[in-house]
Amino acid sequence: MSSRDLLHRFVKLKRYYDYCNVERSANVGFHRSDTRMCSASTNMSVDEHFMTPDGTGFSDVHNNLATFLQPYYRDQRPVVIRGAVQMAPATKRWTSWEYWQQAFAESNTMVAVEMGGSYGSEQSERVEIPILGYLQYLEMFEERHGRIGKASWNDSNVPSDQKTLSSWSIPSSELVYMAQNDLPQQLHNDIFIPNFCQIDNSFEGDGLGDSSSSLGLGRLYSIMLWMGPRGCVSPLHFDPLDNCLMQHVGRKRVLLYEPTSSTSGWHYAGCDGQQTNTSPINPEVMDGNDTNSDQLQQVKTQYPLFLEEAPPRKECILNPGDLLYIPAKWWHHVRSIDTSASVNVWWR
Ligand SMILES: O=C(O)CCC(=O)C(=O)O
Repeated sequence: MSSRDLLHRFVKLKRYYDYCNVERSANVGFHRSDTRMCSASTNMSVDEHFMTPDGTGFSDVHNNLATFLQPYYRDQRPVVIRGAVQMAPATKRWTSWEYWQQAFAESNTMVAVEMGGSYGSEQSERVEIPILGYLQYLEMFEERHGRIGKASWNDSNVPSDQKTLSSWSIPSSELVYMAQNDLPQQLHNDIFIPNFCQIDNSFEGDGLGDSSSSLGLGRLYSIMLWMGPRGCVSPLHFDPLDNCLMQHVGRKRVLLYEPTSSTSGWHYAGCDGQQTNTSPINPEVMDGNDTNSDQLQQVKTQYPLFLEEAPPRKECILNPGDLLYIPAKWWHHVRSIDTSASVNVWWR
């Protein structure tokens, strides 16, 4: 790409708010205009386990995590380990934009972003821009909308007919998601990678990894960074490898469906221009108490098998410091509730 193109893309992002006719505002705080009905009653919670690191660093976390995950890995069931990455430096350091700016001050690191906030959607466009430009965008977004979203569906003080997710009220034209980038080298010392994911980093040898590991071959395939303002979405999709999704900043809501052997295709993967591992259906349409909502009616008409045959939906909210194990091939849909930064590792 020529330097002229790079400059063009940078300018495009810097002017993103002008494109959206958004005025900058000094109002930093909670955004409370809710637009949707939402109910937790249709969900099954993902299993969870609380891990309290004993203060000796990560040595105990590695062992405890592997021991605890083992039965979930064996049965290929998801689980949230609360607090597993709480001690990773990222969980504190990454909340400060100054930290990010300093980390990249001397570099011209480029990242890929989804303009439109949800990769794969018709409105979104993936472009490369300098990470420093992206940080400017995040600051502008927070000046306008605040950092924190309000997930009222799990607040027992909110009446059930008013349970909503305010992140939805951010127009997609204002969302830019830095999704699925290799974690830049500058940030590698800030994160924790479970030992069992990287026993055999050579990707060579006899293919058996460390036979003492009961959590796969110990082959780490990638370390990805996901960062964006509240409202950003990864659409319903599955990945071929086992996954640890680690939440460092803000909260995310994850909806999960187990893989089914049925050939019904309840997920309509690959339809309507989607990739073959991605569904065109937004499973959030099931949130509301309103069974006649327009969105639900549309899904009933367009994707009837989804309502008839999809397996029960599982849900969890990831808080900073949490780790979610997503077994290979499980369908997942992820929405950032707040400004969020996560790292995931895929391993075999
Ligand atoms: O955090 C996200 O937006 C998506 C993460 C994801 O899809 C994954 O870890 O496989």
